[in-house]
Amino acid sequence: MASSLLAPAILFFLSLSAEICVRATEYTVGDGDGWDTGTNYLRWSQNHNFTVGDVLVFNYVRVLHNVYQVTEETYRSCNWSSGVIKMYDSGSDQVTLAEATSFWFICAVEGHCQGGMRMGVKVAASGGGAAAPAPEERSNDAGDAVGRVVVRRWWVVCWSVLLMVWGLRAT
Ligand SMILES: [Cu+2]
Repeated sequence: MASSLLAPAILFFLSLSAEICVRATEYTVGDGDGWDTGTNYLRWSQNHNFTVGDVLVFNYVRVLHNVYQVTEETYRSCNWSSGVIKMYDSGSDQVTLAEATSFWFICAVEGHCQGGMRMGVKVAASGGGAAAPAPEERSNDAGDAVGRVVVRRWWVVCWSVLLMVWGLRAT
């Protein structure tokens, strides 16, 4: 009976370790330019593929700038009187992209968002990679991506249980 449980157990732990082994990457926003006026962040974000667990680092001079994580609507309007999800102002802010969805950032210093200090990043569920969303592109597919991860995990769990039951019946 012990051997009949071996295959599903191995499958289960393989799937578990696969999730754990996915390495997070740290990205410095704007690379050497940091988070500042005069950098094209749309271009920067399009040059990278972001995956769940990756970390964005915003480097800037405190007081001169800040980082607001906002809704897509606020990103587009640059009106941060509403739609602010999180505020950062340490000058070296680390933001973990914890979900397969689109993240929107602006600098909430008068004129900076309109001047181009805003960025959207699209985060992929796994190593497949996804480009940054274009300014006019809608992000309807974000929910789908999250759904797919859940489905994949359930698929592995279901198969493990099925194999275990089958293994017990065989003895
Ligand atoms: Cu700024």
